[in-house]
Amino acid sequence: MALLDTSIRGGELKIRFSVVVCVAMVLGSACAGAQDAKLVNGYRPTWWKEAVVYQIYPRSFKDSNGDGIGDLKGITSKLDYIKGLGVDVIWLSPHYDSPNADNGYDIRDYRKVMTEFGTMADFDTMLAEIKKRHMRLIIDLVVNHTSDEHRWFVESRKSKDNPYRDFYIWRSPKDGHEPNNDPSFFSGSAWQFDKTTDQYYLHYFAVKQPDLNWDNPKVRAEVYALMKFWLDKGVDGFRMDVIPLISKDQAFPDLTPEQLKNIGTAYANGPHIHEYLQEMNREVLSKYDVMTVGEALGISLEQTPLMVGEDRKELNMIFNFDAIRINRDGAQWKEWTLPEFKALYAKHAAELDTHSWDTVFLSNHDNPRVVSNFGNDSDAFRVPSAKLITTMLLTLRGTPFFYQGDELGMTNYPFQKIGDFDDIEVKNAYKAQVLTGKVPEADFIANLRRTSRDNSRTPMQWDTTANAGFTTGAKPWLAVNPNYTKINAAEELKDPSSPYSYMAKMMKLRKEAPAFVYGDYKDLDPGNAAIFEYTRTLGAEKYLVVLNFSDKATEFSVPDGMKLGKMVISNEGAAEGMTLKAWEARIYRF
Ligand code: TEU
Ligand code: CA
Repeated sequence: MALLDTSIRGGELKIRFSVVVCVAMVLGSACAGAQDAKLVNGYRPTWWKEAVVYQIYPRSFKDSNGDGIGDLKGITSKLDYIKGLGVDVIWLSPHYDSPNADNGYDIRDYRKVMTEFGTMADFDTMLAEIKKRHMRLIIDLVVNHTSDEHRWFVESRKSKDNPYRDFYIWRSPKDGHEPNNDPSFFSGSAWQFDKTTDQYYLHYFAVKQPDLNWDNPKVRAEVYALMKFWLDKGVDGFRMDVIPLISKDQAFPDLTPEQLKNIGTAYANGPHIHEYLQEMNREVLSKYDVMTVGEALGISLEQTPLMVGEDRKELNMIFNFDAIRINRDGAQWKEWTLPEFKALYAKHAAELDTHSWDTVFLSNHDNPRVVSNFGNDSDAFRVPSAKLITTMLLTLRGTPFFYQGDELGMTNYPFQKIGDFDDIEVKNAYKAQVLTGKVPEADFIANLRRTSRDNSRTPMQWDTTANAGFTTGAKPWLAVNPNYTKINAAEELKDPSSPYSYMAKMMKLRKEAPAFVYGDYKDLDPGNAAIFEYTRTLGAEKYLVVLNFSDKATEFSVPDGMKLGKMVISNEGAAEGMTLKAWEARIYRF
């Protein structure tokens, strides 16, 4: 049922959407409105539940001045392209002043725009242009750590009695060594010795990313103030970097061998995590109409409601990495199966009730390209598998997040040698593993070809001109994927059967079908190793989604008594019968 006039925008859209859902549900005689007119199938309707999010990694999106680095003016020039997909919210990876040890995730000044990206005026223009197109903007809040060049740290390291000393976590050597065995996510110890004061400081990430001491109320006050600075400018919320890591067990016991296998889990859930998030909500978030999504490294599904449950007043939703990292054992790529993958979504549906909202995503700037990682990026199957993944992400439970280039079906980069990489994680791991002789170079590179973060960080492929139209300069900061002559936005915008055009169609379909947002979810064939088949139902509005995750034509069946109605979309255009082509995706009414 096409219930929505998609020309209605913003706040008006919100109201119309909810009212219409309730009407649909009344027709289906299942309106929850009996108790609370505002609830839809038990959910409180909110713009961020209905939104589709598109992540921009500014460095790689669009260069406007030929220096080889993407920038804010570049983003502003491409807003119509993003709006054309049907995106509601843009998540911008860090745009703040930074020496770029970790591409902006090391912030030197939270109130200044990175020089390479432009000026505050460029930011204000970009934000105004986003709003003009009835989209929203969330920005990256990176407050577990700062850059070592942040003025707080510059002060902090000067002396033990500096007023900023306790902004960070300093410890004396233990028996002439690091205070404990905590490793950094980027290889080596998480403790760095600083000879000015003969103490170590903690850095869970790079040496140039010292961890803030959240137990210091002055740190928390500074963070809340900088959040307000951006919210008062009109940004619509935050993606919160490694947020579960902010509270630490300040006794710093050694990690056990078991904990060392998964340091994310070991570092998350410190003693005051919920206290601090509730305080942040009370002091800042509750005063604005915003959306928050925590990068919830180390938070299990069972713990999720503690962080996103409505009554908890902490965050709106978190990223759980169970699906995106299903093919990983630490840094190592591993095989995965469809039944394992499907079981995760079933578990999410079981664990998160109507008071805990979820996210759905299979890509970001820390992971390989989605079509290479979860589809099949060969010439034969790249296009249908990219579209199949789009179909799935827009119809599973939760707010969908796409990463720039997913809409084009951009693929992993053909890395050959260590010099092809930029990522500090890779460079540090190379020193720790290859240069020490622990891992053969060829194995190291082969694994990175499948897993490296740089796969997703290569520049956006805009057209067939030099450097894919990303930059007019001679050299982009990271090499463009040579397949840009085939895979690029200009070609795809012209082609009604391209992954971009399909994503736009799917987003429109989702907007017209509240069942994909608020409907119940049921996996009809959890054991099937090739087909993912599920329903989303909201009163009388019932959809069946069938996805063939294989390179072979495969038959599907429906449960006894289910009468298939109209097919609403197929990634193969005209589709017939009960046999799905390789990587075919269909949605039916029933
Ligand atoms: O990432 C944290 C995180 O999830 C890490 O596990 C990261 O993916 C790591 O590289 C795993 O291989 C966030 C940011 O998304 C990432 O870009 C930053 O490098 C990191 O925090 C530090 O700010
Ligand atoms: Ca530039």
